[in-house]
Amino acid sequence: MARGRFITLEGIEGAGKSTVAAQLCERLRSRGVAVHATREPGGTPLAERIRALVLDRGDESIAPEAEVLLMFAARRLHVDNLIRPALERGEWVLCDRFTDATRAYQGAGRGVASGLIESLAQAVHADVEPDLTLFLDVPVALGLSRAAARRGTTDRFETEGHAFFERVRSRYLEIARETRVVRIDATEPLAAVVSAAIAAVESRWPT
Ligand code: Z5A
Repeated sequence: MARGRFITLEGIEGAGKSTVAAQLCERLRSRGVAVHATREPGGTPLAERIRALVLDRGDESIAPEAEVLLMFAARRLHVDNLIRPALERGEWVLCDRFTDATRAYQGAGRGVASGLIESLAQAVHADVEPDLTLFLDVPVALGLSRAAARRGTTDRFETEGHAFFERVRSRYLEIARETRVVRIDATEPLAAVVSAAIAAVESRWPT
């Protein structure tokens, strides 16, 4: 049986990842593709518990390296218990964020050494890398204003300022030079962004 496809969505907050993921998932299912829509940190019951720990704005500080370790602990659970088994069954996985988010947020945002991040990526998911990454790109001010308009509670990342998100976006723009990544202009109306995401997938894997 052919291995399924692993597609990730990346971008700063408010870029539209969750909204686009839901519509792309619907489209793939309508083509008869068995697809799991999932997210990071999280995606399995235990990994969702790590998500709650790492996003919670408690009083205790979390050092950047501890944050990286929590992200990769959640990722290992997610890869072992959901992503790899699904891909091996020939199913597709559509994941809202993956290791590029660690490179951008903990690497560029928090200043964690890229050597540590790449070593952990190798140890945690050497055999599971995205086949395609859709990078939804918006200027920081637009992303933050969309997120603020929709926001309920504020998590540990949403308290960061513009300079943090500028570093994160710059790193994403560097990552977008890799051939597996398609940059999508997410300042466009939602319908156009969804169409671009669908076109990126269907041009690679036509039905
Ligand atoms: N994180 C990390 O630091 N390191 C890691 O390794 C990983 C994650 C895996 C997860 O929080 C946090 O974890 C994240 C990075 C960190 N924090 N930040 N920032 P999350 O999952 O809760 O947050 P998020 O990933 O940033 O999601 P988000 O804020 O919900 O953004 P989004 O999914 O990209 O946006 P959306 O919810 O689809 O859209 C936001 C609003 O804009 C909504 O009202 C939409 O209707 C609207 N929207 C979307 N697209 C459009 C367009 N094109 N036009 C107009 N309006 C639009």
